[in-house]
Amino acid sequence: MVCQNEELETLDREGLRALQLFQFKRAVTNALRTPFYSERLRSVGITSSEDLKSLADIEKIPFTTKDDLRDAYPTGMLSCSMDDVVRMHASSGTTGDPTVIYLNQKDLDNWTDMTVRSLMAVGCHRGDVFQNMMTYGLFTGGIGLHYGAEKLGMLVIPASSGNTARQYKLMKDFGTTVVHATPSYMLHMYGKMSDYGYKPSDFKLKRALIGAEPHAEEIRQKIEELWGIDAYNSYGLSEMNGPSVAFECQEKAGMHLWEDSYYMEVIDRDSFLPVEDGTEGELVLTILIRTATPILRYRTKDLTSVIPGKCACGRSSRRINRITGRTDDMMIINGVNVFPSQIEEVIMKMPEMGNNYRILLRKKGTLDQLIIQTEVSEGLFSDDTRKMNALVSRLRDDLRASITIAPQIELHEPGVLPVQEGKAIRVVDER
Ligand code: DLL
Repeated sequence: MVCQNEELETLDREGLRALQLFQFKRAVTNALRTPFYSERLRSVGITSSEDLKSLADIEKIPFTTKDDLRDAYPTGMLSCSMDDVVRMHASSGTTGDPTVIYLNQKDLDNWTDMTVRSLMAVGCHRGDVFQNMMTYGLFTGGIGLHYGAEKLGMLVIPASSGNTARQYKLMKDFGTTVVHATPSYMLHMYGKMSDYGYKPSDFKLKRALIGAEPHAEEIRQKIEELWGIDAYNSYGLSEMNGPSVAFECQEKAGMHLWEDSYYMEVIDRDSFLPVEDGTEGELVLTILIRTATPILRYRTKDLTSVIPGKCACGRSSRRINRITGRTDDMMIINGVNVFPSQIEEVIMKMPEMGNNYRILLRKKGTLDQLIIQTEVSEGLFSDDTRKMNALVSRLRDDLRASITIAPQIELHEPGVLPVQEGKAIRVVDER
C-alpha cells in the first residue's frame, strides 16, 4: 500500500481510540475558548477537558447544528486571535446568515496533509497532471484539494468550474491525467465532447475524483464506462474544512472517514441515539485537526452507515457508505416519503436514459404531482411515439415499484435540461 503516513493510517483500533480521546480533549480545551462553546459546554457542566474521562463521555456534549453556526456569525466560534487566522471560508448564505470557518496556518497544514493522504489513496502521484474543475473561492471544493495536490508533486491546473470548451483544451494540451469535478459535471462534459470535436482517446485521463453532491453507484459506473477511467467518491463539508473528510481508496468499497482527524458518530434520525454499524443514520462529526474554529458533534444531516469490517487495503479508518440523502431532502408526496436518491437509482439503471434529469413537484388542485424530466441517451430520442411511450411506461413502472408513486414522465433530447456549474439542482419544488 502506498500511503502518506503508514503508521497513522494503519493504527490499530485501540491506538486510534486513544489518539481520538487525546485529540478530543484538546478540541474541548479549544472550544472552551470560544464564546459559543464556553457557554454551551458550561451549561452541561463541562468546564475543562478533564471532564471527559473516556470517549463515551462525549455523549454529554450537546450536538452542534447549522443554526448554531449561523447564530455565532461572524466570530462566536473563533478560538484564537484574528491575527493568527490565515484563511476563512464561508457558505453562500442564501438561506440566512452565512456560516464562517477560520483556519490558522497549522490548521491549513493539517488539512493539506489530509488531502495528500486522500489523493494517494486513489493512486495519484508525482507526475500526474491534476485539472481541478471544482469552483475556486469561498466554496472549499477548488482550493481544498489544490494545496495537497501541489504538495504531492502533481502539476496542478486550477481550471475552476465551467467553460467546457476551455476544460477540454486544457485536458488535451496539457495531458491531464486526473480531474476533480462534480459527478453531474463529468456527465455534462461527456455529453458535449463530440460537439467540441473530441473523443475519449484524445485524452490521457485516468482518474476522476467526484464529490460535493449525492450520486448513485450507477452514476459512478456510468462515468467510468463513458470516459474509460476510474472514478472515486469524495465526501466533505465546509464545516469540517471541505473535501477529504472521507475518501474512497482503490478498493472502491466505501469511503474511509479519516478517524485520526474526525470523530464520527452515526445517530438514529428520530431518537438521536447511536445506531449499530451497518444501520443508516445521520452522520455526526467532530473535527480533531483544527484549532481556530473547533466544532464538536456537528449534525451533518447527511445519511449514511458505517461499513462493518476492515478494508482490504489495510487502512484502519472505518468506511462509510455513499451518502443516500440528507435528513432535510426527503420529499413528502401526497403523504408518501420519497428520497431523490431512490428516483436517481431507478433512472440510472435504465441504459436508455441519458445523463441529466430533474424532479419537479407541483400542486394540482389539492394533490401533489410528481413529474420526472429525463434526457434519453444519445441517438435514442425519436418521433416514433410508440417507442417513446414504451420507454415512458417502463420508467414509470420501475419508479412505481421503487417509490410506490407513478410519476408523470417527460423524455427529453440530450443536452436540453439545465446544467449547473457547481452542485446539480435535481429537485424543483413548485408547490
Ligand atoms: O461540498 C465540500 C466538497 C467539495 C466535498 C468537493 C467533496 C468535493 P459544502 O458545500 O459545505 O462542501 O457541502 C457539503 O455536500 O453535507 C453533503 O450533503 C454534500 N456532499 C459532499 N460530498 C458528497 C458526496 C462540499 N461525495 C454537503 N456524496 C454535504 C454525497 C456529498 N453528498
